[in-house]
Amino acid sequence: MKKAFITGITGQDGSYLADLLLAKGYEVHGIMRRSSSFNTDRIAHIPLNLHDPKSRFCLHYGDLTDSSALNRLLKTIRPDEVYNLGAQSHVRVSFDIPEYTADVVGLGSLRILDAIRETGIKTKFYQASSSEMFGLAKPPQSEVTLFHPRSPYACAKVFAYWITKNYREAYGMFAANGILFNHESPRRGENFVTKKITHTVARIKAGLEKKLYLGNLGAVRDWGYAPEYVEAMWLILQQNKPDDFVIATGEAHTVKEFVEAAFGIVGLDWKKYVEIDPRYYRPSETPVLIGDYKKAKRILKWKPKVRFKKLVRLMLEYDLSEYNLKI
Ligand code: NAP
Ligand code: G4F
Repeated sequence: MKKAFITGITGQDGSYLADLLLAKGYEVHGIMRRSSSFNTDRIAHIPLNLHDPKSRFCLHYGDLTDSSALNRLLKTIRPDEVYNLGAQSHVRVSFDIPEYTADVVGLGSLRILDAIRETGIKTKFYQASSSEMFGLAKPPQSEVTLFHPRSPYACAKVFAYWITKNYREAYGMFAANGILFNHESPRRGENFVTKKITHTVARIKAGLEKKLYLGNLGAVRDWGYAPEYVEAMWLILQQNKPDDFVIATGEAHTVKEFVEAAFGIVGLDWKKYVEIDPRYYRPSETPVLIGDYKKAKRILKWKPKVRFKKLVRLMLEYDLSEYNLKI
């Protein structure tokens, strides 16, 4: 039985990846942060080995800022695959807490890589790199596009990307980057723009909210569906040699188009509800992200299935169901 170790298991992607790997027969270990309130909602449906001896799912306290815990866990678990998904992943927030973001996102990746090197375990390492690293680079962006990061988060991800390549080149480790474009789902965090929109539209429809406050409606994003993107992460680690891959849909829409689509589905005129709040602007923005995923298609045989319209619909359907409403 293969063993996987996931940082960020309580997040959107970590939870879908845990579902996928358990379905494939893996023993799955994840680290969670100590928190004064529960942060395990997204994985609450998976029985823990503590309560069900047949369960292959184990949670451990850990943090990407704590090297000794990472070393100890890797030494005792000895996973076949390590997925480093943990991050302070909010771009706007990274301008408020840049040092912490760099510590967790940048140094956190180095800590895991070095724990693998120190313990000498033979494992494959996946780094959750981000299209945000492209920043101002002209679209479509691919594996050969030069990075021009536009936020402390993106700068930290660029360090993590390069230290992953460096450990591959310096120590011959199987260390690979997935450069994933934005991917969303009902499990998306509520302060990312797609979920904020679908969640608030559902609350407006339920009569619980009057307005939706947003920032830059002109930003262009290439939005895909998270469960399909975690499948790509797994495929990247099943290759014979480590490599870096862009994962995207190649389809681009503005934030405004997402707003129009979501309000349109429930028959409301978005202009009556949306207000611009400059607090949501970023000191420097990534204006256009459109991915070229040809390499992933050719080598991983991966391609996206859920497209923009279906994505908006499935997220909205889920949020409406929280209020016993239907489309
Ligand atoms: P997410 O929902 O924000 O989840 C982030 C995870 O990291 C959570 O489990 C969080 O724990 C954990 N975390 C935060 N700080 C940590 C720390 N100091 N030590 C250990 N864990 C920590 O993010 P996501 O959307 O699943 O994204 C997964 C990864 O892919 C992230 O690295 C993100 O930067 C990257 N990425 C995401 C996208 C996207 O569109 N979703 C695109 C490209 C790259 P808590 O639950 O306790 O907060
Ligand atoms: O949903 P967002 O916050 O995602 P962003 O900044 O693109 O970052 C996400 O995708 C990255 C991959 O490219 C990941 F690496 C990262 O971890 C995260 O998952 O914002 C999308 C766009 C931005 O241009 C933002 O300025 O929407 C714009 N926007 C407009 N109003 C807003 C809002 N974003 C947020 N979060 N909240 C708003 O009210």
